[in-house]
Amino acid sequence: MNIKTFIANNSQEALRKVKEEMGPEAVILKTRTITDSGGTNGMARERIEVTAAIDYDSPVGRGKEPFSFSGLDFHEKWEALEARLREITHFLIALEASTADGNLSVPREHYIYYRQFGIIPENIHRIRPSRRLAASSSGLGRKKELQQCLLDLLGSIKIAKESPGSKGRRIYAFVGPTGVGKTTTIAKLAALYKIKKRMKVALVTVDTYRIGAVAQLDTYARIMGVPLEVADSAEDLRRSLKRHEHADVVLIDTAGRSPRNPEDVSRIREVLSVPEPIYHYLVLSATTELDNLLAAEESFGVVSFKSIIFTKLDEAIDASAMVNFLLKRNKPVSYFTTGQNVPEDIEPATRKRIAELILRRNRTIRVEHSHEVREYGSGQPT
Ligand SMILES: Nc1nc2c(ncn2[C@@H]2O[C@H](COP(=O)(O)OP(=O)(O)O)[C@@H](O)[C@H]2O)c(=O)[nH]1
Ligand SMILES: [Mg+2]
Repeated sequence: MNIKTFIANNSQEALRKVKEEMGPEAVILKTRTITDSGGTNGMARERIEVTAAIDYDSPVGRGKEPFSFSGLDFHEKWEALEARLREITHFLIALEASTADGNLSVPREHYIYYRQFGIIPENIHRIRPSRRLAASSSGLGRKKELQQCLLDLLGSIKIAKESPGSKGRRIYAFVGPTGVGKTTTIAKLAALYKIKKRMKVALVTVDTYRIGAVAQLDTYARIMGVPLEVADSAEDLRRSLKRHEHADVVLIDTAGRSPRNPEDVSRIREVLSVPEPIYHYLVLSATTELDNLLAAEESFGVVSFKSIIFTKLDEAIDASAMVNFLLKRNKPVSYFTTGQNVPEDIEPATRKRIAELILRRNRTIRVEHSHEVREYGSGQPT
C-alpha cells in the first residue's frame, strides 16, 4: 500500500496530480480544505488536500520501489515507521467509515476525526454535533469545532469527589485485579491523608492470600508510622475497625484476585460485609485493554464499588481504553496514579487531564491547547 497526500489550488488540479503520480487505479481516501498563508502578500488562502492510495500489487504500484529504510539512522527509521503506521491507521479508519457510511450517526469526516483519537464507534454515537459545527465550513474553524465536540464528549465523564463520605470516620476499601497497584495506591493515599491532611490514619489488610502481601503493606505502615491490622474474616475486620474507631480514615487492602474467578470476588465481598458503611474503590490499570476492563468491572460489580481509580498512567502509551471504558460505563473516576513513587505519584482525576491524555494520542492533528484544555464540562463532582 502506498499512501500520498497532494495539495492543490482546486479539486480538479488535485485529481490531475493524483492521476499523474499514482495512475488511474489510485483510490481517494480523503479530501479536505486547508488554509495556508501563501496568498498574495502572505494572506491566508484556501487549498485542497487530497490523500490517495494505491496497492503495490496493482499494475501501476507493482514495479515501484517500496519505501526503503536503508541509509537512515535509528531515530529517522523510528520516525518513518511511526509516520507509516499513522498513514495505515488513517487508511483503515477511512475504510471503516466508508463501509459503515449509511449507519454513521455523525458525518463521515467527524467519524474519522473521533476515531483518530481512539474513540470507539459506540461512544461516537453519543456525540451531538453542535449547531456551530453544522454551520461552519472553513478548515480551521471546523477543526476547532470538531475538537470542541470531542472535548464536550470527554466532559461527560464523571469525576468523583475527593475523600467521599460524611463527617466522622471514613472507611475505604480497594478492590481490583492482581497487580494493578492497590497496595501501592493505599500507601500513597495513607501518606497524603496523614502528612498533607494531618488525619489519623489506620490500615487494615484482608490480603492474607499471597505470601509477602502483609509484609509489603507493613513496610509502608512502619515508614509512615500508621497502625496496620490483619483481618481474615468479616468478624476479624469488625474487631479491627472497633480498635480504630477514633481514626479519621481507615484504608482496607484486599487480595488481588482474578476477576475471572467469581468465588475469589465473592470471598472479598464476604470479608468486607461489616455493619459499618464502607466506600469501595475499584482499582484498574490504564494499561489494560477495554475488553478486560469491562470484564473486571463486571466481576467486581458484586462488591458494589462507588468509583474507580486508574493506575499506571505513566505506562499507558494510549489512554483510549480507559476513556472509552469511562464513557461506556458512566462510572465516576477518583484518582490517577502515575508511577511507583510513594507518595508523589498520585493525583485527583480531572477532566483536563483526561483531555490531555486523549489529545496527545494523535500527533498528526495539531492541538489548539490554549483554551480548550481546561476543566470544561458541566457536571459537578459526584
Ligand atoms: N508504573 C507504575 N507502576 C505502578 C503504579 N502503581 C503501582 N505500580 C507497581 O505495580 C506493581 C504492583 O503493585 P501492587 O501495589 O503490589 O499491586 P496490587 O497487587 O494491586 O496490590 C508494583 O511493582 C508497583 O510498584 C503506577 O502508577 N505506575
Ligand atoms: Mg496488594
